[in-house]
Amino acid sequence: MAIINIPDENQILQDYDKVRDFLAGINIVYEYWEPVADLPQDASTEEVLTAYSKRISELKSRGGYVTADVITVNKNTPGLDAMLAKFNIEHRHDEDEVRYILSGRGLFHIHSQQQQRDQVVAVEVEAGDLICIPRNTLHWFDLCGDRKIRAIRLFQDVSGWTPHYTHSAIDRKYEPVCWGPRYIQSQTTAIAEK
Ligand code: LAC
Ligand code: NI
Repeated sequence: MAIINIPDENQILQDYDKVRDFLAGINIVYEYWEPVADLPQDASTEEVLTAYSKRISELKSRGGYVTADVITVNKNTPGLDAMLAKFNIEHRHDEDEVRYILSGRGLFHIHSQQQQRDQVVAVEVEAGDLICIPRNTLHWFDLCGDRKIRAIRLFQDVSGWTPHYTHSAIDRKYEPVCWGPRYIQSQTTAIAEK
């Protein structure tokens, strides 16, 4: 489940309801959908889209999305650094950025400018997390340390996804720190010690 970090306030949220409510307050839709069981890690795009077809239809009808695809990125992806360099600087899109995470981890920084309140919120996502960053919301994205993620993407119009960069350089002020693996590690240890 997603973890929120508000670096300027030294605040971390990881309780599902709190994370969802906080993000709703800055106009970001966040939900956790239990991943489909028994879907192999190496399932093809078609297998993934078939396994999730009911949920994809539900999302499409909610948000007017017309197409869905699967993006798979890992350290063996050709041109990975160049690809990441397009995402890890502040940008916005003319359409919603909708991602359902199938595996791996990633870190979205959202630069919220709601009601004249300027705030940067880091949202670390993992398998089962659905996030919708509405059109025109400023954001940037990094992978976590294991440099891999697989996600279903939904589009209203593929051309709308072109990033528009702000060139603000605000992204450089925030270290892309992921908390998850450490947290999961300590949880696992805690259970193992029982
Ligand atoms: C994108 C992300 C990752 O634009 O922000 O696809
Ligand atoms: Ni984006």
